[in-house]
Amino acid sequence: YPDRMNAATVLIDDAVAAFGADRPALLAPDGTTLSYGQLLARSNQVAQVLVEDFGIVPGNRVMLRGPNNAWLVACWLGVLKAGAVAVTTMAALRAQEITTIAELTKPSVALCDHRFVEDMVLAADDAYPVVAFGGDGESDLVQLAAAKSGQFTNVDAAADDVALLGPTSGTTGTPKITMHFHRDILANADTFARHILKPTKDDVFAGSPPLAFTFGLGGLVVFPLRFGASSLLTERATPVELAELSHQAGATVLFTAPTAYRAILKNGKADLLRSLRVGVSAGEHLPAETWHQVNEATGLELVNGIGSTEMLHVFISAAGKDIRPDRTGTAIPGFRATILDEHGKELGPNEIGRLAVIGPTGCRYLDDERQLNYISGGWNVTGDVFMKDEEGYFIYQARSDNMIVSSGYNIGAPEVENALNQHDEVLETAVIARPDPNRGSIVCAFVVLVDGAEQSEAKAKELQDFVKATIAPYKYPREIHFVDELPHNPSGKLQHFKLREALNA
Ligand code: 3SK
Repeated sequence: YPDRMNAATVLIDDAVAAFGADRPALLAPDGTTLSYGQLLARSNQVAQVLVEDFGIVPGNRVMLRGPNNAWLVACWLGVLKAGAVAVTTMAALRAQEITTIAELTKPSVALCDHRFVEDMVLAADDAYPVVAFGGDGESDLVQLAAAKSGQFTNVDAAADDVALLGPTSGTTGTPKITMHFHRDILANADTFARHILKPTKDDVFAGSPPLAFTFGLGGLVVFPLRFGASSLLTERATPVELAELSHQAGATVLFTAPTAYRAILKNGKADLLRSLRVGVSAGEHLPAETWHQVNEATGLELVNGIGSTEMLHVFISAAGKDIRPDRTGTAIPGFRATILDEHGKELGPNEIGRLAVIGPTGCRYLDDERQLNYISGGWNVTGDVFMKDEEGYFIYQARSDNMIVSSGYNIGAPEVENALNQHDEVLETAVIARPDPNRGSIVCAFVVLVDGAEQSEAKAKELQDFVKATIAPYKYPREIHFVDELPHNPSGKLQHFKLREALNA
């Protein structure tokens, strides 16, 4: 990339010049469309409001909050255009969580969907203005933007100026703030998207991840805009609704997690996925069984991927004939990946250790000593336990905190979860270690059953027998708790730590 580059210029101003102002950029479930030209004008207006009405100067932070919709995208682009730094926060967060992020990121202003403004105002406590959008107040951003010309000269940023502060809670409670440059934002589009998804301007992207999760920001905003494609933004949708809306909108590329693919299949809606060109599965481990079930039901060959908020997006994946359903994939062009032992030494093929990666993006936490844990000898060390085969394919084992040691056996919690998920009456499950005086730990499963299934001792026994018949019997869950729902963080990841806390309380 050139030394001076504003990612918003590439994603919207250059896209209008290259693909035409009339191309559909953002689609909504109600059938409304925002063209590339309209998105450019709207994001210019947001930039004008930020600079002219709120005195935003390059480097200021602007907090964003809302469900996936066109205004949120225009705000994100407007912030970058103004040379400011977008602090993306999940709509699902509560005031206390926003306060923590604000204390860390020090925003100068917050732009927030009017339906989520209450918590935002509480969190701001007058320390910075909160501007709502989508409501009907006079000071609503929509009104302020309407008074602007829509002409704006983007701030001439350095390619390595910070453009995005992405909070990550991962699977633990305390947020870390990842910093990403203007060039990083394009890097994932030019590696994962370009080489694996191979988008064209005729693609329609759709998916479930919030734009505040970089999985969603990449898959639903950056990748489509980079290739002149369209993106369907759904504010709140169950997996079945997502499949229905994507089908209606003619989506060709779907971004969601394995749990959603399983739910679509279990609800008998597989046909809705048949028109997809690509189904991306990430955010959670994709078991080979799920890959095969989706393939048998729809003909789709799911593109598996692993990424992290620290690396911004996916760095290991595979496409087409390179896909191996029981492996995540290989390092995508532009990235290198390896397996490290606990001392940071590289391990050989078929040895289990910590997944580490180097590429055009990388982990830079904002003022956080946990940076020392993520970087080792120049490698970005993710929290995932993997093995690499002789061909360079990476095989998922567990999150490092999800390995259960019971009577001397190493049992990957995801393997047990995967076995349970294959039972017809299991909707979702989370497996953790429960300390045990005799075995060190035992395998303990929290299970959500499909509607109408009985929660009984007999059902627990049936599930235990099912696991014993599916994987090595020593891995079966000795304890099963039926629950109505499982804790997820706002980006949809299971929060095993909350179950551990609940068990120990
Ligand atoms: O694999 C993930 O969890 C992830 C995280 C951030 C961005 C993209 C992905 C797939």
